[in-house]
Amino acid sequence: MTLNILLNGVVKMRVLVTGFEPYGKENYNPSKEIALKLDGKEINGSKIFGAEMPVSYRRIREALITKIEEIKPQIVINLGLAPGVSYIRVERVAINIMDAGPDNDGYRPIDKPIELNGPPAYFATIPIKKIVKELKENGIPAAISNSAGTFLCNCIMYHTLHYISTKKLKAISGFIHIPYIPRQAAEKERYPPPSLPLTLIERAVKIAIKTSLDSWNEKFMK
Ligand code: PCA
Repeated sequence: MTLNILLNGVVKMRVLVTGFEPYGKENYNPSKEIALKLDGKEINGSKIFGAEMPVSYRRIREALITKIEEIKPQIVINLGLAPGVSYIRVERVAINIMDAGPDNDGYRPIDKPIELNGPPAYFATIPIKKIVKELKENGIPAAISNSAGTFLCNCIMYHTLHYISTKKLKAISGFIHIPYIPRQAAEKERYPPPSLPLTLIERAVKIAIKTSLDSWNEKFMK
C-alpha cells in the first residue's frame, strides 16, 4: 500500500465516497449528488474520490470492488437515500441478506445471502458514535441506526466490509443513510416527508470523513 506521509507525521489518505443512482419511483438520488460533489476535494490533505453505484444486487459487487482496487482507499463511506427519515443515519451493522426490491434490473430476491459463506453480519468500522456526536455538536440532526435494511444500502455496506476483512486491508468503512432534499420532498403528494438541504448533508458527510480520518490514524499509526 502506498502511503504518503507528510513531514508532520500526518498521513495523506484516500477516501472513497459512494452514492447510488436513482431507483424505484425516485428520479433523483441525493447520495449520488453528494458523492460526485465531493469527488476531487481534499480534507486535511487527504483526497476524496466520489463514485456512483448501480442499484443492482447483481452488479453492485463488481462496481464497488473495481473502485476499491483502483483507488486503494483507507476510508470507504457508502451513502444512500432513506426516504422519509428526518436525520443523518449512521448505520451500525450490515447483515448477510438480500430481501427487498425490485432493484433497477427488476430483480427481487427473497431471503438470499449476499455471500454464501460469509458471516451473518459485519459491524461498521468507522467510529459511528463519535461521528453522531460530532454531527450533533455541529447542529446537524443525526443518530445511530441498527439496521440498514435488506436492499442495496445494506448490500453495499456488507460487500465493502467483507472485502476489507477478507483482504485484510488497512481500511475502515461504514454506511450513512441520508434524507430527501427539500425539492424532492416538495414533489411528493399531499404531506411532504422530512428533508435536509443538500449543503447540510454535504457538511455532514465531510464531518464523518474527518472523524474517520482521525480514527484511522489512531488505529493504524500508533
Ligand atoms: N437507498 C436504497 C438503495 C439505494 C439508495 O439510495 C437503500 O436504502 O437500500
